[in-house]
Amino acid sequence: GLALILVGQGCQKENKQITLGFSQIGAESEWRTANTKSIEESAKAAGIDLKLSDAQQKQENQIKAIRSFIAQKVDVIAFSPVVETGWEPVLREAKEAKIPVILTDRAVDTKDDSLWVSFMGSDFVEEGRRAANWLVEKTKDQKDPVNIVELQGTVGSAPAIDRKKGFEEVIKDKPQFKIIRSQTGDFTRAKGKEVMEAFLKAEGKNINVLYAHNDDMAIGAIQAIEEAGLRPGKDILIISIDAVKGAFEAMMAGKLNVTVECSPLLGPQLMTAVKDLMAGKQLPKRIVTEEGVFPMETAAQEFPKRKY
Ligand code: GZL
Repeated sequence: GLALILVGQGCQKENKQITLGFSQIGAESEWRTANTKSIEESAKAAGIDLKLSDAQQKQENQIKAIRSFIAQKVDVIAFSPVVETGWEPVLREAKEAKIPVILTDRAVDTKDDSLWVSFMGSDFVEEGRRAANWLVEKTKDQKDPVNIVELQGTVGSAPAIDRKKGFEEVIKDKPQFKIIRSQTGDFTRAKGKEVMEAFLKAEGKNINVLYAHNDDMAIGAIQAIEEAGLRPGKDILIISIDAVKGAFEAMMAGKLNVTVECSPLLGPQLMTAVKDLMAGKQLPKRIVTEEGVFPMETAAQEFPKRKY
C-alpha cells in the first residue's frame, strides 16, 4: 500500500510518481521556447509527471489551466504569470485544495504572499540597471544628448515593469540621457519591428539608442532599422536582454551592441524544489538566478558555450 505521511506543506509520497501541473505563458520568444524545453527535459530526468499547458500569452487561459490542475488533483502547481495582478481568486482555490504553488520566471503582485510557496527567477530591476550602466559607460566621453527609444515587454508583466524601473533608476540623475519614445512590443519580433518602424517615422535620425526589454523585439527592430537605411549597432546603439542565440548572432554580425543575460534554464531548480516540497522540506521564498552581461566584443568567444 501507499505510505502517506502528512508533513509540512505537502504530503510525503513514498514511491508514488509526483504530478506537476505547469501553466506556461506561451511561445512568444526564443527565451520562452528555451524555458519550456528546460522544464520538459528536467521533469523527464526527474521522473516527474509533467502536465504543461500553453496559454498563448492570455491570463484567462492560465487561470483555466490552474483550475484544471486543481480538478486533476496534481501534487504541485507551478506557473510563469503573464502579468502581475489578478491571481488571488485562483490561487486561493489552489490553497483550499491544499496544492502548493511555485512561481517561476515572473512574480505576482498579491497582498497575501501565503498564496505561493516560492518564486524562482531573475532580478529584472537589476537587469534594467545593467542595461543602463552599460550605456552610461559606453557614452562616458560623449557630451551630446543621448536620445533613447524603448521597446517595453508585455504591459503589466513583472519583467516589463522592473526592467523599465531599473533602467530609469540609473539614468534619472543624468540629464544627458532621455527616453524620447516608449511603447510595448509585447516581447515578440513582429511587434518589435512594427513599433520600431513607428519610432523611426516619428523620430528618424534623432534616435541614438534602442533599449529593448528582450532580444526578440531587438531583432525585429534591427530589421526595421535596416529597412530605413540606417546601420543597427552603429547609427543606433542597441541594448537588449535575455542573451538568447539570436542575440549572439546579431552581435557577431555587428548589429546588436550588448545583451544582458536572463536565464530561462529554470527547469532543474524547479524540479528540485518540487521534490523538496513533496519530501516535506521548507522552500526559500525567493530563489534568484545568477546572470551576466554579454557585449558584442565577447560574442564570438562566448557563443559556443551558450546553452540556450
Ligand atoms: C523574463 C521572461 C521574458 C523574457 C522574454 O524572465 O519572462 O518573457 O525576457 C519572454 O523573452 O517572452
